[in-house]
Amino acid sequence: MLYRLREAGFSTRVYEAGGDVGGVWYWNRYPGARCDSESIYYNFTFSDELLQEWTWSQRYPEQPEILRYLRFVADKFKLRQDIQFNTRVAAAHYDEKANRWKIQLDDGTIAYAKYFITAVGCLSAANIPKFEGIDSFKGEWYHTGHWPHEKVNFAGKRVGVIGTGSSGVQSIPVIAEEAEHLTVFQRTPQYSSPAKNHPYDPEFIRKTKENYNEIRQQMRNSRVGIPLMRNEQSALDAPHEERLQKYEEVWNEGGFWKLAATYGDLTTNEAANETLSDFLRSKIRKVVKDPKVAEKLMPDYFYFTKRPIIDTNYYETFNRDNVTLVDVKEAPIERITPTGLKTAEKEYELDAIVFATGFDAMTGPLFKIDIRGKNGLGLKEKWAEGARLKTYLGMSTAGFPNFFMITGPESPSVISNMPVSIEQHVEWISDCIHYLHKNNLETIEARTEAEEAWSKHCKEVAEATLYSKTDSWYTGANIEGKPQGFLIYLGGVGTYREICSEVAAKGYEGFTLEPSSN
Ligand code: NA7
Repeated sequence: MLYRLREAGFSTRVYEAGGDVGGVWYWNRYPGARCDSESIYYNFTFSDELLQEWTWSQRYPEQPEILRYLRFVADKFKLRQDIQFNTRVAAAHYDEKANRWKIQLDDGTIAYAKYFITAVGCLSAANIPKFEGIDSFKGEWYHTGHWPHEKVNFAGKRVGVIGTGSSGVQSIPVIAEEAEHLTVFQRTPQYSSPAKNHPYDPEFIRKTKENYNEIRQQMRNSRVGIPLMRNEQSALDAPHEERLQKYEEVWNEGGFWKLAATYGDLTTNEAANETLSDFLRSKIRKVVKDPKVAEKLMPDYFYFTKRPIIDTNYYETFNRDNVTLVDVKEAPIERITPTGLKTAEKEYELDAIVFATGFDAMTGPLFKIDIRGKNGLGLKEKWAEGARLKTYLGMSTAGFPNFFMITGPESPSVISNMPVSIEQHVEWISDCIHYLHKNNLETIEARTEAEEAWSKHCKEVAEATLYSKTDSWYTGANIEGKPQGFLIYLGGVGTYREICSEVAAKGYEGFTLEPSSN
């Protein structure tokens, strides 16, 4: 966003809470943290030069490599000179008279801007459940999303990991290798398929770089932001043996996006989904030696309806002598004690606790800033329970002129390959600001009826799928007291791009555009 606005001649300032660029890749430094979109697609594509200059080492790189990439981008485009690091935005209030956003920084400094754009990420507000006694714990504790920059040493320690989402599943096998003993506290078992990570072959990289133009087009017009042909056939129309063979082939290739594309109705038809969910459960049974442990690891919801996970040796880790699995749905965590953790059943002695307990997704990062639009209306109040969250295209919301959200709620965001969705928003927003200036317009604001229609559409699309049948961070269910509702647009990246482009082509249909009132 900074690069594009600066290139277009706008004076642009970025405020960043972290000490450097990287966002989630700056903060999520836990053992085993890596990307689960293939790196050749987990790129910015706005610069051909950048695509040619950077070379990924492997299919699913670890966090340090991704952070190196983002630093490379910042260096190449001299971004740091316009970024103020170690600065949190505390508040952003719209002053209607002046048509300016008053942006208050945590050091008390105030900045004024005509446009206010949030790029705060979807999974950046860490969720540490309010466990009683947490302050009494005498050992070390960490949240995966706020990992220290120095190496954490677990050797010779009894470690507890709470949570088995993507962060837990990635870190558990690595921590198990180092710790004296690892206890995994699992509330909901997850489906995870093998990453089958591998170093990239130079010839593969050469071909990829040669074809990036085509790949970029495919990514942008695809369903999830990576080039992938979806088989539109129903899983139920395929003979049992043929279906199993197909699942086996795709499972062996690794990753989860391709699994989602094996048949056309896996996310919409319960029976179709069950065929794949069953297949994945059978894999757990095969790997985990103790049938009782295997049973505890068995998910019972529809695959995909919680964020799918890929792993390296996750289920295998439960065959280790130094790893114990504790089901905290059966016996919930009652409290953290000075020396460990107590469930309804038993007390566990621990030297370190890792909270892999996820994030207050989508709205959490936005609500950490006191954002107020016209008449002092707070975003948090506007989207409070009952009123239901409403956005127009996931980028804007009525009552908040000249405010844009990159990968905001009700955009494809986290159910897509993020860089593709980020770039689409960046292009759309910068084109929009350019349009306003070219046409001597001062403000753009989503119309109430346009956001009503968009939110209704998002809800209908979600309700036509199985996603809305499972409690997850997609629905806000992981955070106590959070208003419930599906937070992501499921219509697909390509379709969404077309809708947004059409809105722009029709002179920003659904928005009110105002000339200067001064
Ligand atoms: P997730 O996917 O939200 O996982 C959080 C995990 O923590 C999940 O297993 C939760 O169980 C568990 N959790 C949360 N609160 C509790 C309490 N109170 N007690 C026990 N267990 C709890 O977050 P991740 O960081 O793993 O992944 C986030 C995304 O980052 C990931 O999908 C990628 O996009 C990158 P639950 O399932 O809610 O029962």
